[in-house]
Amino acid sequence: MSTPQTESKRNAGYQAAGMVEDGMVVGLGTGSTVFFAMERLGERIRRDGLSIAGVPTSYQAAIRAREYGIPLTSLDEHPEIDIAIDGADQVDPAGNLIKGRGAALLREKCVADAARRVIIVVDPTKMVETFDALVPVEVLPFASTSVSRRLSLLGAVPTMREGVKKDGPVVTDNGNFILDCSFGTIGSPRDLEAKIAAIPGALECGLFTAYGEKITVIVGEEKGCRVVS
Ligand code: ABF
Repeated sequence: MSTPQTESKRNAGYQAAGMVEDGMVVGLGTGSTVFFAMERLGERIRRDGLSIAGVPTSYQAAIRAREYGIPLTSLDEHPEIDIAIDGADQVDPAGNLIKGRGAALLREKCVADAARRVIIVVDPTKMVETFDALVPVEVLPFASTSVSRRLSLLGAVPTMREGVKKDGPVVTDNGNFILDCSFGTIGSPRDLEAKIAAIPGALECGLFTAYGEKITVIVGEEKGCRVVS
């Protein structure tokens, strides 16, 4: 069923897909908004003969891309990516992001880092003045308890992410666990990202604060969309 939020996501995704040019290597994020971008890229490939290669950020993204007929490649083959399209959980006015609800944050950050340009596609509910969402942290299973303790010392309330049946931890595509961390309001996301990065066994967190200069945020609306940065 189509809702105003679905339409917003579709409009953002389609707009992003329109920014992709022939011959580009495209980072393919994970999440429902990016999947709309993939849908439109698939149409452009079929209808207009657009030639691209996608670097998927998760098995889920790879499966969707194949369904839409997007040829895939890897970060190994293309360590430089022309444009990455990805979603987010929250976006602040400086273009900082919280990501990771889809448990693909580690590969998403690798792809964002490798990309010359990053297009973030969101609906308006994701735009905030100050971050207050859960910060997902991908952790080495061996160190999950010690990492959890260190995160608590930083002021977090960490919770191991479990599947819908609550029958065990979610395992990422990289074989790791996710700790969802409530920090309340986050005053300095850049400092917090650096502190989390310094914890051995914390492999990556969902704060993306280093890419503001190359990020363009597309906020889908029920009718149309606006480009924020
Ligand atoms: C991925 O999917 C994540 O980093 C982000 O958490 C989520 C956004 O999903 P959706 O577009 O479905 O809201 O991009």
